[in-house]
Amino acid sequence: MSYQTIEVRPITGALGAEIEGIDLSTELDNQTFDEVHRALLENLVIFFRDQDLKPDQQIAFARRFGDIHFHPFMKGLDDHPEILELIKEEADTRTFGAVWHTDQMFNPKPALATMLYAKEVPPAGGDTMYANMYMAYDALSDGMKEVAGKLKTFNVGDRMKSHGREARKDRYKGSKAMQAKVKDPGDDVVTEAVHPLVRTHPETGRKAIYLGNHSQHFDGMTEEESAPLLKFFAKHATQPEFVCRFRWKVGSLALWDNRCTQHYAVGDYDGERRRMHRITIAGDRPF
Ligand SMILES: O=C(O)CCC(=O)C(=O)O
Ligand SMILES: [Fe+2]
Repeated sequence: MSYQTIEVRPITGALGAEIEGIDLSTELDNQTFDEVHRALLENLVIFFRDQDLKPDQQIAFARRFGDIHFHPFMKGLDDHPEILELIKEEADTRTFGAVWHTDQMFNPKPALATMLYAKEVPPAGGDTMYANMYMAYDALSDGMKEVAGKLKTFNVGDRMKSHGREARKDRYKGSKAMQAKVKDPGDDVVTEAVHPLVRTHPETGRKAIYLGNHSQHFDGMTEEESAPLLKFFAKHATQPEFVCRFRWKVGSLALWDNRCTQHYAVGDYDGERRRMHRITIAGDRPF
């Protein structure tokens, strides 16, 4: 099906498309919104250029996709708590999201989508990479699909193995601005979850590998038992043929579907500043 109201230009053979002919600061009519939504489902991550958005306008666009999700470990902006400001300053050595992952996988109902809007970008570097988890599933042998279909992952939001089990507060030592945003989620917020390794996308019906750095081990297995296969899936799922890479400019906005992708924030711009406005949209329980 073609598009009537927008132009959709894929940027790789795997995933990702730039959307043209749209001003996100205005209220989108239903046909335009439906086409943007379809472009997201078909391309997994979509990019918009040269957008001039106030926080309220970004929040209004995000709300078209569902309820806003609030990060349990990180505080949003004082006057717009829906928006988490990601800042890496010149002196910072740590990059938020510099591991392959899918957002909020430690939540029993992880984020459906994430919207990132560039306010300040380095002259070079600070790209974001995305990987197509439908392709990762489809490329498995029938035998491995059968094994994968039986596995569940155990996921945590803090003290991850990939970060030497450091608590968030310590983990963000290399980033003063982000460290200041760390909060305690409180006892009533669940930050550990078991999910199927192969999930069915609730809108497309397609199967995707569901994995990220929050995944510690397979449910019902030890870390040692899980490690070889977890490592295989992680490497398999992020091979170059399944990946795209987005070069940011000020005013660029990315929207990705966390149910069928992983992403990686490339931390190759020490000494430069980068500042992004991030909103996550609430999702359902994976099945
Ligand atoms: O800063 C980026 O490029 C992405 C960071 C990230 O992982 C996220 O916003 O979920
Ligand atoms: Fe992320």
